[in-house]
Amino acid sequence: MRTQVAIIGAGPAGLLLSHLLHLRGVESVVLERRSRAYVEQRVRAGVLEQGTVDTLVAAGVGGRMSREGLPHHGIELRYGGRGHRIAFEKLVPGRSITVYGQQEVVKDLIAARLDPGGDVRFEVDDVALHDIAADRPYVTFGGERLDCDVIAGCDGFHGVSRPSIPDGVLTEFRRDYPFAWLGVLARVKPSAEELIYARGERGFALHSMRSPEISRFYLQVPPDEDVAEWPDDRIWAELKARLETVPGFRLATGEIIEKAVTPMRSFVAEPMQYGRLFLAGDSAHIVPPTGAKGLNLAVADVRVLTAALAAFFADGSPELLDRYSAACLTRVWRAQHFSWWMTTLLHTFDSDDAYGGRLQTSYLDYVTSSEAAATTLAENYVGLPYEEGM
Ligand code: RFL
Ligand code: PHB
Repeated sequence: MRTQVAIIGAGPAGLLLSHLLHLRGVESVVLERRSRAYVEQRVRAGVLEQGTVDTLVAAGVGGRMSREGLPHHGIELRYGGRGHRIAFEKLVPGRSITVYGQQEVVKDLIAARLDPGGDVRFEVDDVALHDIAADRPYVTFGGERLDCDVIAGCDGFHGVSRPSIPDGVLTEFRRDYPFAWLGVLARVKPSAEELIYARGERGFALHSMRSPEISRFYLQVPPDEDVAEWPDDRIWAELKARLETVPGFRLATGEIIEKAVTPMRSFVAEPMQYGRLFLAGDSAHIVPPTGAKGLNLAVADVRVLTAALAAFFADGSPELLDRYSAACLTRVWRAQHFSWWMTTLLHTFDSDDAYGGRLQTSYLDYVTSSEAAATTLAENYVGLPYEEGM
């Protein structure tokens, strides 16, 4: 078997890359360890930046998102007994976010890829990468061999691509946080029209949504928390305690349909390439979800990689491919900083650290009273513009 680009992983990065390459006339095969049903149901991100939405629409896969996605023009920061709106329409005119589940993006991309006879293989075992430093790398899986010109490692933080790079090549940067998020999906009408990021002494809580009937919540919990510690009644009681902190706000409750604990960490591997292997999305970098940047960064990487691969396969020019990592890392580090900053601002770290608590309050007061500070938050949240030509 032979293709131009072997793509490891059918998450948003791998699927979008395959689709964008197809639109540029470049062939690929996507190899995914899990089943189609599993990847289509995996509940994850929900906030799409303006640039992500524009990318999906331009690629012809934004139809359902345009109909069902929820455009949002602001978020609320709730603390100290008050809610403060960060108004995108005023601070970053013309730019907004769309709330649309990551698994819906994945479903739309799989449908688009399989429609014109694209090659996406699910439940593929034992993927291994070979000769990645040479011009003719190949991938083996389940007793088969796929020859290719380039491998795209889109297999997430726990995939095989990044560990295939020889020791000593990558520099890894990481930060772990002393808490995790308990994510909850519930069949209940959202209690607010926009997302609420709430800071308080009991810890952080986020009220998000998926549709007019489905709400999404997150609670700061201890690291390595067992989800069994959180029966439904306890979840609702804690969400109420952390969110019903402003006059008149009542949280509607309903059936909980999913709950899971996610660790919080920041990680970057540099460079994002080695020989003929290019890492994109979570395989190269992860952020804590507070800034809602992970999926959006994966899309930004894939845009850069598509342009570089299209040039390479058009006339053999390696210049853009050689610059791939450098071209991505500026945006990656901006998102790293923003996610770390949002996380630091809103979570409870050490209840004994009264000084740290005062600093958080001071910065929240600044962000909610100064237009300059609020604009910093807003322009990062809706997503900074892509680099020219990418
Ligand atoms: P993914 O989605 O992890 O996809 C990688 C795919 O590779 C497969 N795979 C393998 N396949 C073959 N062989 C192997 N050996 C393999 N190992 C792994 C996996 O099964 C999988 O299908 O990475 P990708 O494509 O880079 O996409 C990244 C995003 O998924 C991630 O950044 C976001 O979900 C992060 N994130 C958020 N991002 C946002 O932009 N906005 C948000 O609001 C947001 N909220 C979140 C989030 C992530 C969360 N969790 C659970 C980590 C909220 C949560 C709770
Ligand atoms: C979500 O809806 O899943 C979501 C929203 C905002 C975040 C993280 C996750 O910052």
